[in-house]
Amino acid sequence: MFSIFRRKKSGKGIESTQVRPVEKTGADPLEQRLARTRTSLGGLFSLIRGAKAIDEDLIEEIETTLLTADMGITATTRIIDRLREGIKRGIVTEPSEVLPAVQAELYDLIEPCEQFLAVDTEKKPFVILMVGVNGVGKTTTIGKLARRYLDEGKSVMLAAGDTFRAAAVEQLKAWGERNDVPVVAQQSGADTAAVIYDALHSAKARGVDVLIADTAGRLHTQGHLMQELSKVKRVMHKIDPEAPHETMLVVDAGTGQNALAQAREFNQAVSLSGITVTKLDGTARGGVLFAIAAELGIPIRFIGVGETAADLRPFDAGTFVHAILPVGDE
Ligand SMILES: Nc1nc2c(ncn2[C@@H]2O[C@H](COP(=O)(O)OP(=O)(O)O)[C@@H](O)[C@H]2O)c(=O)[nH]1
Ligand SMILES: [Mg+2]
Repeated sequence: MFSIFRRKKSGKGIESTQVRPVEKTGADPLEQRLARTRTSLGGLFSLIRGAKAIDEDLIEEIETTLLTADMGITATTRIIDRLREGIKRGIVTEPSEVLPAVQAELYDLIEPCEQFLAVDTEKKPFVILMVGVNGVGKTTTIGKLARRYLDEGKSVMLAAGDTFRAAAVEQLKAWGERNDVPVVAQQSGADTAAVIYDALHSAKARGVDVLIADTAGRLHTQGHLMQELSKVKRVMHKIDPEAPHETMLVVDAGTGQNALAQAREFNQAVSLSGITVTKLDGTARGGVLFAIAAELGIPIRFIGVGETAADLRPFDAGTFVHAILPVGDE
């Protein structure tokens, strides 16, 4: 929508179209939470300020900055190629036009991944299966999601499918008690698929709107654990052929290119329908969202920018791009 080329076609030129943020700046704007990633791209501003003309050195320095911000090779190459093309075609002629062009390309790249997770309350329950490696924020995200759906007036049930550690079951149960949300659990060591099967059965009987199932952290290299996820899906199908309605991978932005590798591998093993990227508040590696978008194109459902429920935000491409590269915001 905002690519430099499509803008040219509309005949309006670079300056005429802005990638507009949806979220208004308030007491706690997203920009503050994403300060570190913004800093990692901040060098672009001084590069441009210091540039008298668009030359090869400038383009290479932009490329390095994008790579350093964890955008990855695929995304960076695409942006740089398109920038070069724009220069060749005379669309980008002045240094001052470079950053709006980069911003437009960032937006163009990631906008297709802005696909809000619409919970269909006709499905009772709408089932969300959470997967990912250890410590990325799966259980925390479940709490935040549950809070969101409760606030929307939906009924929620949780399944303590991380039966690996007793503490994991306790963590979910404690959260359920505090928030008056039923949690289906068995003793640690129980079969994850059995726990989730029970939960789905019970959620269906009670007419619950949303069932969110936790699972133990696993590495894609642990073949038997990846197969366990397929089994979870198989047993769900016995009750509801459409469940899970969402298979959501949670990745920690701070792991950079590892998060991309996790997305790739989990997608191959269990076919993801969405991704939540957590801990964007504490890292300069937020560029990894573009790496995921460029390589996999999986919907980015939410971003985690802190530890409270309000810190789980639906992914909004315009707001995100502006928060990390505030061009045209003055
Ligand atoms: N700063 C920050 N911390 C987070 C975020 N999401 C999760 N965490 C923290 O990450 C840690 C691991 O989370 P947990 O949900 O237990 O991970 P799990 O092993 O995937 O279930 C906890 O200390 C969470 O508070 C986030 O968006 N920002
Ligand atoms: Mg957990």
